Amino acid sequence: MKRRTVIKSGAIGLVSASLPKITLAMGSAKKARDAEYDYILTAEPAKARIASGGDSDILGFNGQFPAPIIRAKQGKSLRIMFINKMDEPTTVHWHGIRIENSMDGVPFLTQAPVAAGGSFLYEFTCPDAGTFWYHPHMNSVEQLGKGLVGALIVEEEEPQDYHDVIVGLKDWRLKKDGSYLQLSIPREAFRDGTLGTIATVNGEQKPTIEVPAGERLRLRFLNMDSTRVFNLSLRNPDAQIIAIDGSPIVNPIPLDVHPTGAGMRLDVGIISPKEIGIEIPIFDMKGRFGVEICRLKTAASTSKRSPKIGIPALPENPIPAPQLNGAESLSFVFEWAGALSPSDAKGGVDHNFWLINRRAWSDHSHQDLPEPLAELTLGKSYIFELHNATPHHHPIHLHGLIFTVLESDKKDITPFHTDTILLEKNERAKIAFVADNPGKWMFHCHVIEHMKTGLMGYITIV
Ligand SMILES: [Cu+2]
Repeated sequence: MKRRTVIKSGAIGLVSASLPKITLAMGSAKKARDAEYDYILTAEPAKARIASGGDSDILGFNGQFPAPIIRAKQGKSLRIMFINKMDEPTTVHWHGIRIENSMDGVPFLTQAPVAAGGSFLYEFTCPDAGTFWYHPHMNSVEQLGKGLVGALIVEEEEPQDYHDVIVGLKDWRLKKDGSYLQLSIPREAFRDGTLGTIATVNGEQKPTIEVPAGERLRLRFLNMDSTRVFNLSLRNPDAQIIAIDGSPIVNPIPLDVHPTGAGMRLDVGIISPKEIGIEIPIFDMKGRFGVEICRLKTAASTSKRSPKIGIPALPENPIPAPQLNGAESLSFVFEWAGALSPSDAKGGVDHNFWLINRRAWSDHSHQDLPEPLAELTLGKSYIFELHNATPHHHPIHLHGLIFTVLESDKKDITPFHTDTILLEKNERAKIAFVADNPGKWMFHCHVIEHMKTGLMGYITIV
C-alpha cells in the first residue's frame, strides 16, 4: 500500500465531511505543509476468512486483516488520523518509536481513550529507521486477539539496496468454523499464555510468498502475536540478522535460530537464488525440529540491477550511548504471584498472577494510576538490572526509548539495541539507556495476558 492511496474508499470522504481542516502553525518547518493526512486509519468490526470453515468476526484496522502497512520516512513527521468505529474505547500505540509522550497511545497515562465514534490525530516524527508495529493499548486480549495489529515500516533516509518482504506473524484462537475459542484461559495466563490454534503469516495459513530471484531480500519478521515465541530459522547459508527489533546490527550475524517473542521483530538479509521456482521454507524451531510457518518462492525479477554479493549492514540509528561509569542502577524483579485475588469491586475475579517489584498492575486501576516503578532524571544514564524470578519467559517492552542490552547470566551478549528483551525463565540481564525522552513510559511484558494479569508498570522521566 502506498502512502496516501490510503484506505478503503469512503473513509477519506468521511473524514473531510466530519472533521474540521487542521490549521497548521506557520513558522514550524516540521508542520509547514499542506493540511493533509498521511494516513487515515480506522478500527472497525469486520469479517475475515482466517479459518478454512467460515468467516470470523474480527476487529480490523480499516476493516481488514492484515492491517494496512504504514510506511514513514526516517526523520520525517507522520500524521495518522485515527477514527474509532468500534463500540468500545481504544488507543493506538506505535511500538518501538521513540515518540513524543502525548502520542504514545496509552489510555489515561498519555491520552484520553478514543471513545466509540471518536477520533484522534496522531502526529509524530520517527527518529529511527526500521521495522516497527502498531496496536491498541486497551482491552488488549480482545482487540489484539481479534486482529488490531499492523506493521509500521520506517524507511532509512538513504534507500537501502534490499527488496522488502514483510512476514507478519499472528495466531488466532479460532475453531475450524471461524468462531472464537475463549481468548484467554486463566490457567494458561498463569503460565506461558494461551496459544492460538490457527497460525497466519500476512493473514494466510502457511502461505508461499513470491520473491524476486537473484535479489538481496530484507525479510522483516514481525511477531504480532499476543503470546507465542517464534524460534525463527531458515535453511539458507547466507541468511544474516541485520536488525533486531528495528535496531540495525553493526556487524550482521549469521541466522541460526533466533527466538522472537511477542511484540518483537527480526530483519534478516538473504540473497534469493537466481533460478526461478526455488522454494525456501521458514521454520519455527521446536528443539531440533522445525514447524514450517511459510515459504518463499523465487519468481522472475523485473530489476535490472547487477548481481548481488554479500549482506550489507544497515546504517545505525541515532541512539545516544549511555555513560555506564557512574550510571544509576535500578533493580526490577519480575515475579510470579500465583494467586487469584478473590474479587474486584464488582464481585468478579481479578486475576493477578504477576508482579514487578512486588506490585501487580490491576487491569481495573488504569483510570486510577498507580505510582511509577521509578522516577528518572531527564538526560541521565541508567542501568536496569532485570531479574525474571519466574519459571516462564517474558518479552519485556519499554515504551519511548531504545535501550542497550549489556549482559545476561544465561547467554553471551554482544551489546545490541532493542525496545523489547526476551527474558528466559530465571534469567538476569542488564540493560542501559539515556533517559532523554521525557514523559510516562510503560514498562511491561508483551505476553498480553501477562500484562493484563499484573506484569505492567511505568517509569517517569522528568
Ligand atoms: Cu510475560
